[in-house]
Amino acid sequence: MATYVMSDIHGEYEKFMEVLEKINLSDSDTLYVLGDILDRGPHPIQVMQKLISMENAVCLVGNHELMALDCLEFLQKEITNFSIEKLDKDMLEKLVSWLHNGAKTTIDGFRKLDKHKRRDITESIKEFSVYEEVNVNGSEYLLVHGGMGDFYPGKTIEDCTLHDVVWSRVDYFIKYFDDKYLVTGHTPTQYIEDNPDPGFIYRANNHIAIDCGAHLRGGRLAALCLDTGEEFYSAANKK
Ligand SMILES: [Mn+2]
Repeated sequence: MATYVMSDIHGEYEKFMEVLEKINLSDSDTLYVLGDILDRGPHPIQVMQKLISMENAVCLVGNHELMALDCLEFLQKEITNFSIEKLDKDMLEKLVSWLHNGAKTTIDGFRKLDKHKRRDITESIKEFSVYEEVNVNGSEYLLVHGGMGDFYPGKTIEDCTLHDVVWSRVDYFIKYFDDKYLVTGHTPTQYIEDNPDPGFIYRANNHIAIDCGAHLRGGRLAALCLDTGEEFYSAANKK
């Protein structure tokens, strides 16, 4: 009945399988994946399909899934019914921005799938949670991909927009809550200022940052067991 959290897998299928093996996830355990499954790494579609097939995995939406959803649905339509007029400035900007954010491996993998498997992916992303609240051994955890926007004391998750939760970053120097932990991905711990242990799980001020930069050189994929506090890591990225 253990609860694990993981984030920002970014197409690193081998690292994902390596960590899954290390945590030895059983059917009665739950794995929360805090978004950014897609893009950057070599096998984003495989990671997505594996997660969709796991009944005990709960996925939250990351900014990369939002970008992908917009664009994949558009690209799907274009394959059968191309019309240059439909490629308006807004859509073009979305595509360009997604490509700048490492979309190539996602698009390549997606193109190899038949219509039903493509649909499986886009429909599954729409089912992803925006946030989750879990209680483990009497401790409360709020799980989001990015942050809570421009946080102010008293701001609740219900006050946040989708953009706040998925795109914004946390100020790890400020304690947001006295009575719960905020667990976030999105910001690699390598980028947290004055972090004594970059590339490993970061805990301070009731924040837990779990994106250990699986796609960055020297980074790794992490999992945290909320029941025991035990940390699990893939081998470091040599790329
Ligand atoms: Mn992100």
